[in-house]
Amino acid sequence: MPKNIVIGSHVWVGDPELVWIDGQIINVNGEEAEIQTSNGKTVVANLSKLHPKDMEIPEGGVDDMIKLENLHEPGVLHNLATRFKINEIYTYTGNILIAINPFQRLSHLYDASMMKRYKGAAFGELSPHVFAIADVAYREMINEGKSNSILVSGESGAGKTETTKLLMRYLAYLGGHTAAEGRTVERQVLESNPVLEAFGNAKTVKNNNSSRFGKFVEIQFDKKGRISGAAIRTYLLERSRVCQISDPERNYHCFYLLCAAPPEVDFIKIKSFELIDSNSYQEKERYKLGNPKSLHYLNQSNCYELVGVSDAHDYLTTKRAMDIVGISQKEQDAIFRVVAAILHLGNVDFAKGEESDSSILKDEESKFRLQMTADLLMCDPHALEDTLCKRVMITPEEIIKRSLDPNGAAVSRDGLAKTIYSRLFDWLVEKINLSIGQDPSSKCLIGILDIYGFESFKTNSFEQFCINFTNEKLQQHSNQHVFKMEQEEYTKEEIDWSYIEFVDNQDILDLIEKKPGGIIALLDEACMFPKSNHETFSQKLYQTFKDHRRFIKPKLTRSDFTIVHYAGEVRYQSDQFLDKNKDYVVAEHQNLLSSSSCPFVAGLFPSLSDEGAKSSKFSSIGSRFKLQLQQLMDTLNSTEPHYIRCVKPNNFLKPAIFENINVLQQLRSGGVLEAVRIKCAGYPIHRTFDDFLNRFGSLAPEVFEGNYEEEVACKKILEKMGLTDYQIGKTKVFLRAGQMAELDAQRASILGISAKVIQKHIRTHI
Ligand code: AOV
Ligand code: MG
Repeated sequence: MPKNIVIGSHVWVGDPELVWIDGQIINVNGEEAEIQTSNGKTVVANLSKLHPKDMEIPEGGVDDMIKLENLHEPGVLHNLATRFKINEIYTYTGNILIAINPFQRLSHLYDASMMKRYKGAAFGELSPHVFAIADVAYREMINEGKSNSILVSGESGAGKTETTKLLMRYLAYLGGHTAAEGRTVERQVLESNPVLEAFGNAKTVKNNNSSRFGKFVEIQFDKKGRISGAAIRTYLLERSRVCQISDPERNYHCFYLLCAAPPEVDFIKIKSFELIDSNSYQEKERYKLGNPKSLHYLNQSNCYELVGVSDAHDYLTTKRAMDIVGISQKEQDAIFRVVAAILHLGNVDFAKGEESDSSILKDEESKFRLQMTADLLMCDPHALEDTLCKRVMITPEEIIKRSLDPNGAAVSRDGLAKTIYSRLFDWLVEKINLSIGQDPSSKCLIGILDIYGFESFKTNSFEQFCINFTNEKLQQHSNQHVFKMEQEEYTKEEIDWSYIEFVDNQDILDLIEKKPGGIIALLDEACMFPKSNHETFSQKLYQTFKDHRRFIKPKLTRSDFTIVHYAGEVRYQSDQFLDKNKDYVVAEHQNLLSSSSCPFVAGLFPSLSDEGAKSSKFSSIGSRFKLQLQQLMDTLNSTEPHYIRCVKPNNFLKPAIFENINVLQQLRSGGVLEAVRIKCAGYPIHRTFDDFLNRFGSLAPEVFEGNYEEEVACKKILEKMGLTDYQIGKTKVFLRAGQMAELDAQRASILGISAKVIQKHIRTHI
């Protein structure tokens, strides 16, 4: 039983609805306590399940969790809720910033005067803020000549991308070229956001502007601390969305932007089309897309418009941003032409052909759409039809052209659409990078990571597997860092730290990425072995990992598997793992498009060397992603990291609603509580000797008469109170979690008995 919990104590007790509720102990019976809760109920709970409640928290909460006397789950949660109520959305946990999405514009928080205030201000002096984190990163970079990074994490819709943009804006403010005009590097860096969002973001059930790719932006600085270059790296764009969406989600924004493009802009566009190639493209009207509701790639969902967003307006904003990042008018036209082609392609439908298992274009509409697709991509319509309906098979003996049935042809069509779209996205990223330019002489950079958070849905496929793998990697990185920081403080204070236990998630990482033998390696093997399918792959997993404590074979399944992630169990459906792991462009698709008479389209599909074209050698998305992640970790490891954890207060995407269960789940899975736990595993409470004596001198007033050194005085108080497991550093007292509360309880009881003595003492010490 915690010593400090007695009748009259204020405590937190578990509650089915609120998770934790506060109350006061009215009775203790052995191990059981009776508690009067603040919502008027009386509950009974085991003493070990209770947490002491901080009674000295200021009304608006504390701006750093470390200032809480009791660093536990309900305390952390309550502090965040208290602050959120008064629109204090930022709170520190040591040097981690927790940012709660306000779901409303808090303009005053981000205006020019705010940026000015945070510039150069000592960390912790002003209220917690993203600007403060960016400022620290910038100053550390300048002062120590070391690269820094800011890792923004959180679940979908928690505010990572918005936070990233604020960080970028603030860094542009600090490192901007005030005198320069027009296309400055920092403007280009900022304007890369709307471009990437138009092509890589979409409305999902979780977020109306959900990033469907991961992003690491590296901002380079010159010796004077001015932005001199930048590089954007992106990770794993969700390709399936191009062809498949479900209500009430949307496809990528750019499709709707194009459908809403104002006519006058079209006019300019069509004129410049003629500039590109007037022979092969005679079309003088719009793209003839028709109503978005008639387009297969859009009408799988009933959602076409977003509340409060004008696609027509965003179309213009995107074009303007493209201008700034250096995408020429011609290129812009080609880009939107390709976007239109994909939409047309989606409406090409197939029916059974005369021969068995063959297919033909279904109707006039399909013929028209195919023609439009070919026109826009500037390729031969017959060749296009052929590529969709037939597949060339290369066997050791011969080359056979095989017809595809209507279903196979539709799969081929969707494959083509996905390939074109992902190539287009990669082109944009590369173009932006080229245009902004890298500064090879830059020694220092600030990297900002905006990556997808941990995901667990009803069905989880390969995408979730990769996303959660990413989060395991980042979790390990952040745990190690928090742990290291604690150790450094202990070393500085010269206290022994060898007993901090720290649970690593290396075992999960091994399960996933170990080579040979990890899940990715086994998946690659399955992909290369022609007779494998998802069931044989899963059987192999069950066999290999039957004793792994992070792997579970769920009952009654032949192909699902569960991984016990640090943030919870996730059950994966393996049926599409093999397909989704295979990265190949069908040779016919490749040939068709590389011979397009539009240089832009042909450029998206550079001809492969003969060797590459012949061998349809499989390339693994999982393994490539793993490599990319490793490179990212290497980059991050060479920087000084800073962490921002974004939290989504509710699933309604509405302001002023704070759902305890929801938030707590995110704090757990986002590693915030793990950071707290690591702190608690050591000595989470650090107090300077002076602070400590001011607060607890009253427990042993006699030490003040002895004229002891501060250090000795602290020790005497601790000894008198019967505490043993504490540490005395060079300037601070280090206490275990709960010891502070214990001392406080003692202090409170003394205060009650002899307020006078304390009064006297306080007066002498303030
Ligand atoms: P995400 O990046 O974390 O999700 P976003 O940054 O897109 O989430 O935020 C979602 C929405 O929350 C935004 O579109 C804003 O409406 C609102 N929002 C977020 N932060 C703020 C803020 N500081 N002030 C005002 N509104 C905000 V995802 O990309 O889905 O994981 O893949
Ligand atoms: Mg995002």
